[in-house]
Amino acid sequence: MGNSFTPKREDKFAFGLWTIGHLGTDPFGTATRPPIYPADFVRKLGELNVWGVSFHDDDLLPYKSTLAEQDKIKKDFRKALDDSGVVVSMSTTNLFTHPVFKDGAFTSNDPQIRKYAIQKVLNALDVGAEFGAPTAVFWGGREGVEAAGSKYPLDALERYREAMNFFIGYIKDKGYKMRMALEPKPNEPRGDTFLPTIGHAMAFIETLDDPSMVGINPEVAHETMAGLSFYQGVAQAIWQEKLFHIDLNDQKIGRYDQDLRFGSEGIKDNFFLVRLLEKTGYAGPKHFDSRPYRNEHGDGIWEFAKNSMKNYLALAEKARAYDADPEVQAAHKVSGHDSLSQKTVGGYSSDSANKLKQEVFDADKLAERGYFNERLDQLAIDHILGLK
Ligand code: GLT
Ligand code: MN
Ligand code: MN
Repeated sequence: MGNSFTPKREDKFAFGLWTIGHLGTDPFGTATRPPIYPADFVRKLGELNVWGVSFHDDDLLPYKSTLAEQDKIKKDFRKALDDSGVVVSMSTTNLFTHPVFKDGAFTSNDPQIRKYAIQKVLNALDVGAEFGAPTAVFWGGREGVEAAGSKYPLDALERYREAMNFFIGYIKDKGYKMRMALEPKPNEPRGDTFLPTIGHAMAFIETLDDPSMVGINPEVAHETMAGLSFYQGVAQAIWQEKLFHIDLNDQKIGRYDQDLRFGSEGIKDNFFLVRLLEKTGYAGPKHFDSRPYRNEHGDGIWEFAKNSMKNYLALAEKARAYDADPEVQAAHKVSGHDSLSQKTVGGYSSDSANKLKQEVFDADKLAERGYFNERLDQLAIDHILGLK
């Protein structure tokens, strides 16, 4: 059993430079760990058989670094990628750290700042393309309000759309093989964030110039903060072919964004999530957007990385065992689970509508059946607890 929990490249696990490399800063305290040089980070990922690395423009090329410094970082990074076989799985733009973005980036009330934000993204897209990143993520961390009256929300959404359409144009114009993914979050650091959930983001995408170029990058912690089921949200994203990328981590409900190690909190939700990703053959990166505990140090941060992957692989094995279990299959049958895949009335015709209206349903009788959910759910728990 244990062996299968060792990651392989084809598992497509990925980590961002800002994740394992997080310095341990929080709103109340400064760094507890030293920074890791990007090239060293990549080499270490390679040793752990991690497939991909992601970065913000500023993680790779620090703000105000000179061109000569940037060239050296990029050269070392490139060499580490080539030597280790690690690929760049995603790139993104930091539109939240610098105080210039305190009122938002694409939705700042200041048009000069909106322009600066768009320019920063164009440059970040260039860096992403240079390293072959197939996806550009957009987490609108500062796109939102504390004072509801400070932005007319319809204008804000219009400016958000204007920016995204501009990037669609730019990527096409440059011929970059890149898609974009919006990452929703309900709040933090803003009081209320625009495009707060998977549902809001997916609806917004349909209004863009080329919706096929834009999908979502949902994060476990963010939907959980909103009190929503991540599993159900991701399922709808897959159903709408919008799951371009995923941020795996963990979160206690009702808290600040904790970015905990995947599989360390919501075991049952994560079990069904992994089962869903495996069953549907999700082929994108399995990207861990989480960070070691603030009091972790030294090798502990790499242990955190290994355990994130181990938890995914262990849950995948549990999910396979669950689906292969004859008791689960029998429980599926009696619960009606399998008949949900059958059509109900098919496509509309006046004939079928007339026929349907003539059918006689005895609702009282239909209400008598059971769905055996207790049995089915306990079977999932039995598998998770290792009782089966
Ligand atoms: C930031 C945020 C994450 C986003 C990253 C991408 S940055 O750490 O909390 O959820 O995925 O911008
Ligand atoms: Mn988060
Ligand atoms: Mn994230």
